Amino acid sequence: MENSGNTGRQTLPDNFLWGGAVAAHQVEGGWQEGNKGLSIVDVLTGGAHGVDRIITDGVKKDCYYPNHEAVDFYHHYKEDVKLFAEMGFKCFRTSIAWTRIFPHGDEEEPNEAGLQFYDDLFDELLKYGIEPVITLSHFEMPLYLVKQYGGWKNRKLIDFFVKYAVTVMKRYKDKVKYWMTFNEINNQKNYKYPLFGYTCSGVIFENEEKPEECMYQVVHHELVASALVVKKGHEINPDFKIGCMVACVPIYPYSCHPDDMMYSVEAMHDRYLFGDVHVRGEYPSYIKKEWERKNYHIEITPEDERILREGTVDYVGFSYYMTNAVKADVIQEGNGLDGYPGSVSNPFVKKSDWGWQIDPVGLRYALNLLYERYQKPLFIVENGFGAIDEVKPDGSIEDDYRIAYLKAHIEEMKKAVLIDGVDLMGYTPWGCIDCVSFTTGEMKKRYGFIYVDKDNNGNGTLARSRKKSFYWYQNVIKSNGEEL
Ligand code: BGP
Repeated sequence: MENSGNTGRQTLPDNFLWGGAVAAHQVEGGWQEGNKGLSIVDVLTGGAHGVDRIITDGVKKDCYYPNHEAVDFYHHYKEDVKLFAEMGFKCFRTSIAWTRIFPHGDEEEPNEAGLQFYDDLFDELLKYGIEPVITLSHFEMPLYLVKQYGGWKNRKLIDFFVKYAVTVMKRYKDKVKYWMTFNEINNQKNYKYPLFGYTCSGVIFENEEKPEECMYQVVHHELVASALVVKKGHEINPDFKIGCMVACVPIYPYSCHPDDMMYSVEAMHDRYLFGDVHVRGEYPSYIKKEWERKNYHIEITPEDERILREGTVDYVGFSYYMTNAVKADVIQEGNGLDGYPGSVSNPFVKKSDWGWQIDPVGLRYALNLLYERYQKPLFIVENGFGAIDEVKPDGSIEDDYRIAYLKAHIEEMKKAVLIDGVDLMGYTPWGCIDCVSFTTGEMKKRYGFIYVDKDNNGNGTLARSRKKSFYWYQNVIKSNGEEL
């Protein structure tokens, strides 16, 4: 079927939240400023193309820790927010670094300098009419909680996290309306990939006796914490919109063979699981069966069940970068970000330099999948194209490949809204300003509309400049997505 709906006479809603997204540790730097405590991401080394980042104990001397300075948003935020305003952003998604608020995580009183930093940042955004969209936990937590308490394996983390969340929700109740609890919570299903497991929960699952069972227990604690935060957040300000955040990587069947089709359904259970709990307030039947089969015993109290039921989310935030495909008769160990046993290359789509499959139609598909499943407003809080940018002698950056990627995805996003009737709140492309790549720790994997002069080894002036995509996106926002 030709996907060419008549979008000409219909437009996206006037209040559509166009913007951009980053996370505290990937942009801020200032790792020891304002009494900030050590975060688990502060002890991750920089990787290199194709090489994983190394999790250290934080005292290893002869290696580079890219998050320590990142792109120094901590000191440059006024300049950066001004550039976001120039592009016409309606919203800006970032996270709060837990370690700025509670440096160790278990203190009685919060750290005023950390609270003040985000007050200043939110004031700066609001000055330009830009709504902050805030993730409470984006792949980081205080290192102290990992060393002293064992990370999210320990039930006590629920109380520490809720205290942190309530502290910031009370403080910013008149400045921030849109919140999300845990970034890409479902990536913990990739627990065999230590980077995800560790940064999401402070646990290195391969060191556990029963890694998978442990992962379910860990995420259960996070889900309970999230539900409590949703409930308490609504008490603090009934106008808050509090969402979850899942990585949406639709998994296609490689062929229409019934076995491939069924296998893709099973693979998607893995992707849906934690979002299902956030939205429906209970564990789905397929996971209960899996736990029975595997003889897993996850500690879930009747009180936990009540909390999950009472703390369902207002909306579903999700990231979309790629799709994946599986073939039932090629059950092999997948690896890396999009790996799943039985993963195969999709011959119909191209890949980025980092092997991420580029599939704009997959975004329309994802929007339909999530909307049909949940019937909740959706928010695309990450999407984008990591690429190596070349700076011309005159300082210009002609990132037509990035424009082409985003244009194709926005076109499909519009079809989902205007043809399929999906309720979509907004769109915030990832890394609107160049930042440290999460998976590789590199600077050269860039997503931004704004270029930052800094290389993989940490050298550079940190000067900001506008790429060609900056002007393109400015016009997209100005025309509310009509001119792409
Ligand atoms: C998502 C994370 C982000 C971000 C993005 C791009 O999974 O939520 O933090 O980094 O992926 O990934 P990368 O930076 O590795 O290209």
